[in-house]
Amino acid sequence: MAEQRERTFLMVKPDGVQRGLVGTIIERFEKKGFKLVGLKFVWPSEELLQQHYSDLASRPFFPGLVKYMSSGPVVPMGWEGLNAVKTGRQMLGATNPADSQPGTIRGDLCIQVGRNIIHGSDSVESANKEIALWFTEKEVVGWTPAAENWVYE
Ligand code: IDP
Ligand code: MG
Repeated sequence: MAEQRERTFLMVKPDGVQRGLVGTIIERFEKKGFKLVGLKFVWPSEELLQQHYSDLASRPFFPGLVKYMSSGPVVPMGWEGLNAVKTGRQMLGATNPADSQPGTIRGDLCIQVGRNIIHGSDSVESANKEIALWFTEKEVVGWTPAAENWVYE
């Protein structure tokens, strides 16, 4: 089913890595039933982050955002599943953790917008662009989880 193959791009930000939240964050998406299709651990360059956040280049917080995001290693990931983009954003919570509901990742695990521990694509189009920016084709893995028929009817 094509709609079960929708992909989103998620990334544990440097504060999430430094605070030891990588496992906790991955666990939420695994438990939900989404399928991991790409994962790496990298210290990103400012150039890559400027590209990743090019839509925000004119915003006053942009230089600080690039500095924060390039201050240490991050964990870029591809996740696949039905409504992966929209549900992924719901699982992240609002951009500003002060507005994120309890039960969401940002609502439970962080406090300030400038240290909000995780990125998630805002549309299928940006997801595809972001996956292509952070991963080579070979690094995105197609596979069938043993539990797939217990996650989808
Ligand atoms: P999103 O991450 O929820 O999609 P965007 O508006 O795309 O939110 O902003 C990208 C990132 O830029 C946010 O996750 C946050 O880290 C940072 N950011 C957004 N607004 C502010 C701000 O007002 N001050 C500082 N950082 C911000
Ligand atoms: Mg965004």
